[in-house]
Amino acid sequence: MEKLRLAIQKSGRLSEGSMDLIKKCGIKVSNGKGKLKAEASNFPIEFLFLRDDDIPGYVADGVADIGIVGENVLVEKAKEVKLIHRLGFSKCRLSLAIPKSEEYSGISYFEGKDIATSYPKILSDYLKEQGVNAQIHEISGSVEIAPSIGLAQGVCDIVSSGSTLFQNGLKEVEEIFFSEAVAVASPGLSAEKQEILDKLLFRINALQNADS
Ligand code: PRT
Ligand code: ZN
Repeated sequence: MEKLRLAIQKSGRLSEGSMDLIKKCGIKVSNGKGKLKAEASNFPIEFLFLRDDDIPGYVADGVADIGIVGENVLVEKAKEVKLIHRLGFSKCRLSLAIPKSEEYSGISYFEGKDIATSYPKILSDYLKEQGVNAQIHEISGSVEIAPSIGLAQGVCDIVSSGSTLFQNGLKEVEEIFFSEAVAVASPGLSAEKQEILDKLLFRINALQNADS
C-alpha cells in the first residue's frame, strides 16, 4: 500500500504544533531525536523532518506529498503547491520596524531608504502596491540588528510578542502580512494518496470542530 509522505519542520517554531496535531489525529509515530525520516505505526503516512524553508520546494517537486509550513515561507518561496488547510498555530506577522527614536510619518517614510529582511518577495510586493521605492537588503538572520550596525534604516521581520524588536531599540510601524501554519499539497497526487489525505483532513476537521 502507498504511503503519504508528510514534510514537517525538524526543529523550530512549527515542530511542536505539527507533531501535536499528528498525535491528536490518533497517529502514532516515534521520532527518534536526530532522525530525518519516520513512519507511523497505525496510519499509512511517513514523515520527513526538514528545514522549514525547504518544505514548499520539496512538496512542489513531489518529493513530499504534503507539508506543514508557515504561510510567510509559503508565499515567499512562491512554489507550485496547493494550500489545503489552515492550521491555526505558529501565528505571527511580518512587520516593518524602525528605530524607536525616529518619527514615523506613514509608509512614505521608507521612500529611498534601505530595509533589511529575510522576506524580499513579500516586502517588494508590498512596497510596489504602496507605491514606495526602497532598497531591499536580503539577509538570512538577525535582521533586527541591521539598523544599529548601519546596514539599513528599517527592517521587515517576523514579529510575535514584539519583544525582540523592543530589545533591539526598534518599533513596529506597519503590519504587512499575517501568517499561521498551513498544510500544503503537491499538485499531482495519485488517487490512492488523495484518499489517505482525505482521511487525514477528515480527522483534522473533526478536531477543529471539537475545539470551536
Ligand atoms: O531551522 P529552520 O529553518 O527550520 O527554522 P527557522 O529558524 O527558519 O524558523 P523558526 O522555527 O524560527 O520559525 C518557523 C515559523 O514559525 C516561521 O516561518 C513563522 O511562520 C512562525 N513563527 C511564529 C515565527 C515566530 N512566531 C517568531 N516569533 N518565526 C519567527 N519568529 C522570530 C522572530 O523573527 C523574532 O526574531 O522569533 C523572534 C522572537 O519574536 P518576538 O516578537 O516574540 O520577540
Ligand atoms: Zn527556516
